[in-house]
Amino acid sequence: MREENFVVYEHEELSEEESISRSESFYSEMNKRRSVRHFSQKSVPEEVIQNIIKTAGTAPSGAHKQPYTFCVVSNDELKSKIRKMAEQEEFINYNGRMSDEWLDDLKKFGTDHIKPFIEDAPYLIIVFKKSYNEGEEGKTRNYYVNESVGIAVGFLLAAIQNAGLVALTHTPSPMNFLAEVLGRPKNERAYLNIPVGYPHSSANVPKIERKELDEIAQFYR
Ligand code: IYR
Repeated sequence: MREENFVVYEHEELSEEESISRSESFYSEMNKRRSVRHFSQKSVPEEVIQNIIKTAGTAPSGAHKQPYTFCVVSNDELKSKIRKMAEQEEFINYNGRMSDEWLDDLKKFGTDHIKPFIEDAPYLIIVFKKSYNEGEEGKTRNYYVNESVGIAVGFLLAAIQNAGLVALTHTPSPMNFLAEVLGRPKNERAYLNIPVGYPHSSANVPKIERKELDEIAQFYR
């Protein structure tokens, strides 16, 4: 590879103490994140949404293809349409499409097919994955698409928390209707619907515990 394709990596090294302290405080902030299902209708500056999507775009992706489109829906008519269609699919999910084990696993979250958050949240960030690209020279490939989009959404959720907002990762399966409603091209598939905004003043969240470090990590020292 020719040298002109590379630049020097700029790195500011932290002291070990600083590194420990910053990792602790980032963890402490992220540990406050909860999936919130009750949104206030309070508006959020679009600039904040633009910045969190720019943050998502900094995530690593297969061959640096950035195989995603983040569709930002704030239009009330579109939101109502999406809510109606999501509730139709969810009604079928909760009344036969999901197994008894699945319904049982969801009991503690108190979810059902009614989804007011789709209309209440000021923004829906609807994430589409690009299975391939359709350009002037025809189709080109993307790689590790699910991994790439998943990592970008992780960055997005962290940026939402950092901006003092809340979100829900909503998967109204099947999600094909989202591509139809938003007129997406045929190389794009809906990946997640993420309502973003402020929590409702009486929002509550389920009492759940997170796994301890030794339950999610193994150290091979
Ligand atoms: N998509 C449905 C069901 C649902 C599934 C899982 I896995 C959850 O963690 C929560 C809900 C819904 O949104 O209600």
